[in-house]
Amino acid sequence: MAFYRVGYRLKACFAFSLAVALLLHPLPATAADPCPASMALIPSGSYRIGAGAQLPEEQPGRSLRISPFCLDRTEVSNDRFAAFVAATGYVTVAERPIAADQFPELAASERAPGSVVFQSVTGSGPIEELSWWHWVPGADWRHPEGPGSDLSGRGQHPVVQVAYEDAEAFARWAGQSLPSEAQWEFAARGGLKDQVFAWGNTWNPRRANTWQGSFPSSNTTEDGYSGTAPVGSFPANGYGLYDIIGNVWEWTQDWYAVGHVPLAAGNDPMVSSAAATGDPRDPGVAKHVIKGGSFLCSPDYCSRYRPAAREAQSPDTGTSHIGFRLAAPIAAPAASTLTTAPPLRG
Ligand SMILES: [Ca+2]
Repeated sequence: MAFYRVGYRLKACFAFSLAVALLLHPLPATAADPCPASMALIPSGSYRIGAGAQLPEEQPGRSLRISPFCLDRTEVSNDRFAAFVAATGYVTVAERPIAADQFPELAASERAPGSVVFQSVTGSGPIEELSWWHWVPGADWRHPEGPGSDLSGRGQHPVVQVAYEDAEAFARWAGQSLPSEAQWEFAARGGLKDQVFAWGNTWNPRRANTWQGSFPSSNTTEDGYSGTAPVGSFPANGYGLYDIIGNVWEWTQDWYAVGHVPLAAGNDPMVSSAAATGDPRDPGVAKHVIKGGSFLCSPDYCSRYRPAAREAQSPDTGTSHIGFRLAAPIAAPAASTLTTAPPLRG
């Protein structure tokens, strides 16, 4: 199938109106709050990355200390990404033809721009692993499900079909960055200690946009959404972050390895070199860590709607369920508003 023909490319009540206004026109930071209004202040603290781990790639844990930083309250929306494209003329990876020198085995007709789209599986019988993903020519951020789809009514949905370099380009334009995995997971925990979910230890499908029913054939949409939801539709976690779990996976800067072995313990670590990383399911392809799970995560298949959960994604491949949010340093921390972490032990 076409998806596999291009396989190596694939490898490769917060007032909503207020939220929209703040995201499009962020207010400047103040002395009392060093983060822009569209971002939450994540205080410094210590934690164990991987706490509550349920899958091998989430282990072993590491004791880390995170410096205070700012993190977008919501995932980057289509409207916000559109403002970036309008200002810069940026063309995303999915909108570019596939390079002939990179994929010489492909015929010219197979190098048309496109991206990877989820399609539910119908019918009876065994379901082949990953058969719900399809390479769709013409799929891109403006056409998340391919030609015939558009962003009508989805301006405040998270942007999807963005590859890692697209997210990085947006971040450079914004003067910010993608979070590290360690920052992201600390923020997702919302101040809770060693809990399985971002809100505690009990699963609750109404706390995040996920999949209810039998994946990938039957979605009962108990949470109200079969696909992406407008950012901010579900309750925030303890740090005021919306959709940090579910809705769409989020890119982080870290390179992926199974488990946290390449991650140093200590202060603000990040796996910033692709060396000694990789995904054994896809040898030879360096991938970035994505976090948070998506509207496709179900209890009977993915279950990666947890802060500790993580997946690997080829940098050149966006899909219909991956987006991002940005982080920013605190240039002049207001000491009275920040907590001080105790020294790490061991
Ligand atoms: Ca849902």
